[in-house]
Amino acid sequence: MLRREGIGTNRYSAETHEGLSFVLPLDQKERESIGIMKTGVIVVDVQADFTELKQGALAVRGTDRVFIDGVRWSTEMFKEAKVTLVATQDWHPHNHISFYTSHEGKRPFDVTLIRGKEQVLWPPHCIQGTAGAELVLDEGFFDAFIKTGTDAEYESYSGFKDDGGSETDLHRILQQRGVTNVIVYGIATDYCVKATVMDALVRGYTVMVVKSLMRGVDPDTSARAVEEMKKRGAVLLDKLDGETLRESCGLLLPSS
Ligand code: VGL
Ligand code: ZN
Repeated sequence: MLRREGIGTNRYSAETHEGLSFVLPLDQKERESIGIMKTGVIVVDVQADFTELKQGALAVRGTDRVFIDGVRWSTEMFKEAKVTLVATQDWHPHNHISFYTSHEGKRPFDVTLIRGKEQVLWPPHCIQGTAGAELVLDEGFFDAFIKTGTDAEYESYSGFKDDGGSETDLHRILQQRGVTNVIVYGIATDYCVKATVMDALVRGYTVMVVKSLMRGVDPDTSARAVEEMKKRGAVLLDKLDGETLRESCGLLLPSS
């Protein structure tokens, strides 16, 4: 929980789930005047179907209550810091091309070729309007929601565009708000987080990725995804630390 330090002040303090405490000392105008309001946060696909917590159709290992609480806590902290917060949501029609049920004779997690590209065939998940597609986080945290994978014919791991090349609103929304740095976390490391990070780098954003706030479908592909993201220029943080919060969002740790 965040505590306001005195009635009518802009100072907040709190202790994070990872034991950090911080103070948010500046109001929005002050932060803008010293140029630290450029950070946005992209929270990738924290949806029921991807979590063990909700016994989702495509539950990713390690997405238990402790993990989700950490994601919630961090997201709330960014909300308090008034950074732009965007949630991506996998949002498939029931006959989506990535579902094994759309391919005769195939089983969950089989790999097939679609237009010459390897495609994992997933259990049906995040079907538009179902409970499994709902965010596990309070919708009130977010400035915008980006729905992906809405075209039955194309896979879409990236929050920026689908495999058919159609752009979402994500880049435009971030640009409109003057965001130049993005912090990315969520599910799944080896699919949607990775693709979103790569596309953010291509579009010129400075990208930070928080390992403790993401989980992957498979340990090997997740480890490779982390290496690839680093190689392309993303900064991989083990967890949110005082320096990052101070420099990117104006959140001050008392000790720094
Ligand atoms: C995702 C598999 C299928 C993801 C989405 O959010 O990473 N993974 N659809
Ligand atoms: Zn999907």
